[in-house]
Amino acid sequence: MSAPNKSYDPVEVEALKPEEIERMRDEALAAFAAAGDLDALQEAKVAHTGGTSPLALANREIGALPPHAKAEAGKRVGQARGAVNKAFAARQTELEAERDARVLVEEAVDVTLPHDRVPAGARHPLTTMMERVADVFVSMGYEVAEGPEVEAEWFNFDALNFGPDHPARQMQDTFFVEGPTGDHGESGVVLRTHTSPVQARAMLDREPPVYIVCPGRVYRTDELDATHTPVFHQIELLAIDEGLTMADLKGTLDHMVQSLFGSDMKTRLRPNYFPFTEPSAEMDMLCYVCKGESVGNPDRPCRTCSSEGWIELGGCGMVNPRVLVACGVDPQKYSGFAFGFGIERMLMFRHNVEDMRDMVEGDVRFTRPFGMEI
Ligand code: FA5
Repeated sequence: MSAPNKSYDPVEVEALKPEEIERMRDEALAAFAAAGDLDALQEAKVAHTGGTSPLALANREIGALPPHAKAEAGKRVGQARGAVNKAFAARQTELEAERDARVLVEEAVDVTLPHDRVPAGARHPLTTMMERVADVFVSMGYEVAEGPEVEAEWFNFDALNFGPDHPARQMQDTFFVEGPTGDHGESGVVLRTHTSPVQARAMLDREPPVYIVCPGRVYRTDELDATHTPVFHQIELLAIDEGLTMADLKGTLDHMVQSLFGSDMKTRLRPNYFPFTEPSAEMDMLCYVCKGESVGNPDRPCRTCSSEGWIELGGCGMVNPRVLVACGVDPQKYSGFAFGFGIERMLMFRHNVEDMRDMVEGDVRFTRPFGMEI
């Protein structure tokens, strides 16, 4: 800034000469007009209106003028700065409008275009069914346990009190990987025929009390037809504790069907035989469609239960003390119950699937109606 000078003429101060002020203004206007986008405009603004811009510096010179000269110089600089600010605002409005128009074009979504996305997958209904059942027990405090699908014959049969001549051990029923058990007692290896060997593993691995639920894949030499498949799924439950009785088993079964099918559901037990439970029972649940009302009522036939009123679910019973002993559990102190059933069969009657082959063929037309559960 120049030094105070009492006889000073603003026209003679270079930066305040009218043509200089006009030049500064015109340069600013030209820079704004040349700015192609908002960033460039911002840069031009700093250069032409900022603290070190020519007009700001000229403005500072006014302070050094004698009082009589200040008004004229101030007016000249003020007008120029006013014009510059106005030009800036106008160009900014223009560039913002251009940007908005461009963004609208660039980010436009044509909702009428045909969608060509790869359809989202979902888990197989057997998997979700199995997890839904397991969840019922997890919420009661049961632990999910797993065992190998290629299993020692000892766990699959011997530990579960299947005698050496039990028909299930026959090559016609069981896929043998090695064996069967030889004359010298060496155990064969099988593809497990049920999830019950996990019972034996769980008892040997844990100290009682034991509460486990075991979902898993099992294998039998059955032909693939509408109601059988050689590879299917079971879910197994085992509870070992002091003082457990058949009433606990029945209550647990009722709770399961009520959780899965509705609060008015119940189960019934019919005598049966399994080597690893004593007593053993076949468990049925009330038909969740007709609730038993189709029985003896030809006007109201039920396809789901063939008008029998009950649907067979699987096997159950109190764990045979011989199994407890084989698995290191004291039968004098502890008792337990177990049950197991097939998931394919449950999916069949729960969703009216007429042919089990549909579950294994992998056609999405079968799985799609089950929805996108993940
Ligand atoms: C058992 O496998 C016993 N382990 C169940 C059990 C567990 C009893 C605990 C007592 C205590 P079963 O052989 O009945 O039992 O088979 C159980 C279920 O598996 C059957 O009810 C049926 O739903 C299903 N199942 C059997 N074979 C097939 C098959 N080939 N295809 C599809 N599901 C099958």
